This record gives sequence, C-alpha cells and structure tokens, in this order.
Amino acid sequence: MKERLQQLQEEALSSLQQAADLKALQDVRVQFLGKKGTLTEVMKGMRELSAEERPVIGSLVNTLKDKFETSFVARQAELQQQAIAAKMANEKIDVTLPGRCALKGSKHPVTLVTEEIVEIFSRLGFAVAEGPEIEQDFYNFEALNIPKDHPARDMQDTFYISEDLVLRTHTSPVQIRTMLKHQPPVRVIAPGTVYRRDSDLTHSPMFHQIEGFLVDKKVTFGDLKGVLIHFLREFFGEELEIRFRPSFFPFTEPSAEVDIACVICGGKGCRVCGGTGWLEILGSGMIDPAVFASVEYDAELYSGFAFGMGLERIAMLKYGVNDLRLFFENDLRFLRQF
Ligand code: 2NL
Repeated sequence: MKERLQQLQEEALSSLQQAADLKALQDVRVQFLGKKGTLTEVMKGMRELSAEERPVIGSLVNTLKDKFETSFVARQAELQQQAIAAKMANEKIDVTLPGRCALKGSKHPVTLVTEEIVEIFSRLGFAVAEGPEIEQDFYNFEALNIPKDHPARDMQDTFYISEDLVLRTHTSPVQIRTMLKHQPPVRVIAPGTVYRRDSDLTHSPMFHQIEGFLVDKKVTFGDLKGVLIHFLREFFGEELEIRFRPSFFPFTEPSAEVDIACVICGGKGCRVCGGTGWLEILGSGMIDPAVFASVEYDAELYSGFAFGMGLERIAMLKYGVNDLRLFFENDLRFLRQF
C-alpha cells in the first residue's frame, strides 16, 4: 500500500505540473480526489488493513493530500498568471500610435460671404435683423408698394402657402417689421434664406440674400453711394471700379443697380461678364414714400436708402465658382475647399 501511495503521489504531482490550463488542472483534481478518483479508490482498500497499519497509512494519505493541495494551489496560481499575461499581450494598446484624425468641418461659402458682409456693415453701425421665412402678404408685398397685379406677385414667382401666406421672396419684410417696431434713426442689415418659383442652371428655388437699409433725417443719394462704394471696396478690393446705373424697383425711387468691373477679366470682357466688362452686383435706391406710408414714417421728415444682393452670386464671383448648383449639392469635395 505504501508503494502504491508513493506511485500515486508521483503520478498526481506530475499530472498537476503537466496541466496546460485551469480547466485541465480541475480535471486532474477530480481524477485524483473525486468520488471515483484514484486516491479515493486506494483509500477504500484501508478497510482491509490491520489496526497497527491503518494509522500509519492514514497519516501517509493525509501527507499526500496536503502535498497535492499545495502543488495544486501553486500550479493554479501559475496558470492564472499565464492566463492574465496572455490576455494582456492580446489586448495591448500602443498608446504611442498617432490618433485617427477627427473630421473637421468648414463653413459653407455662402456663410463665409454673409459673415464678411455683416462684418463690414457692422463697422458702419448697422445692426443685424432676422425674421420668419413664412411671411404674410402684407410684409412681403403690400407694405413694399408691390400692388396686387404686379408681376412679382405672379404665381410663377412666389410659393403660396395660403391666400395670405407666402415663403418670403426677399428679406425686405424683415426691414418692414424693423421699421414698424423702431423709429428713425435706424440702420439694419437683414441676411437670410429666400424662395422663388424658379429652377434652372442659374436659379435655385431656395437661395440667400442680404438686404440693408438706413433711415434718418436728411439721408441723400450721396449717402447711398458712399456706403455702397465703401462696402464694395472693402469686400472686393480698394481699386475696384464701380458704376451706378438707373433702374426701377417698386419700393425705391429713384433706384439704381450697381455694377463692378468684372472680377474675372478686370473689365476687358469675358464669358462671365458677357463681354461687357461689368458685373451687376446689387440693387438699391431711395426708399419710396409709399413704403414709409405703410410703416407710418413721416416722409416729409425722414428719408432713407435700401439695397439688396444675392449671396450665391457674390460667393460665385468672390471664389470663382462657375456653377450655382455646387452650393446646394453638399459635395464634401467642394465644401472642403473653403
Ligand atoms: C436686388 C434689389 C433691393 C431693396 C432691395 C428695400 C427694402 C425696403 C424698402 C425699400 Cl424695406 N427697399 N430693399 C431696395 C432696392 C433693391 O434689392 O437686386 N436684390 C437682390
């Protein structure tokens, strides 16, 4: 029996050493100490031993169990260490690797020109005003001296929501609202989205505009010219050539359109300016007394000028973009260039 125990000890301890992982280690334990384990089987034979032999063998069995237990715990710790080490190696992060670059947005070219124009007029004391894109007929048309039978009111140009509601066709209604709320002197610039029933290569049904106006005592056409020339030279460059050309708008009298020397050819004549050397850049004029009447300003006491321009057109000229549709497609290859 002693020899059998000695042999069993060698087998068990060597099995523990050979267990390759924690699961195999548990199996060794069951094989050795379990209900049908090898040691358990050997101990059953103790019943046949004599009274002198039994305590000796019993003591040997206990020693063997202790040795097994010590060995088991040691091997278990070793395998646990190995498992952790393997996991760490597997999940290792190289913190010195360069990070993935965060995608950085850029401002839309129409936003950029809006901000630059607002900045120039802010320096002249103009405040920024905003208003609703869904407008009442009164603010969008009636108060601006655009009578019911005027072509600008035609179903072809305006998105009607109801008999009385439209998508604003310009940002002038913002200025009407401003005049109804504030007495002169007022200087306001109104950038925003506007809508017209027009869609082809050079027209989008949704586009952007900036309008401005100034009302005070003794405002003259000279003030209009001075402010607009200053703005255009700040925006396009000090040397820019500018001309004022008589025009007509229902809400201004007299009215003028402003041309600048073609930014592409410098005035020589090219495809962009249609060979004329000039580019139409904005519309303007002295606010019509009929507009003052609708906001109850005293036209005998006050005068003022107003102007408006399309922002997509300005952005195209400033950045040399030759296709209006690029502004609305949101192609990142285009937008990332700004
Ligand atoms: C253009 C021409 C213009 C105005 C807009 C205006 C506003 C009020 C009263 C009088 Cl509240 N006028 N705005 C005046 C002249 C021209 O815009 O070509 N826009 C793209």
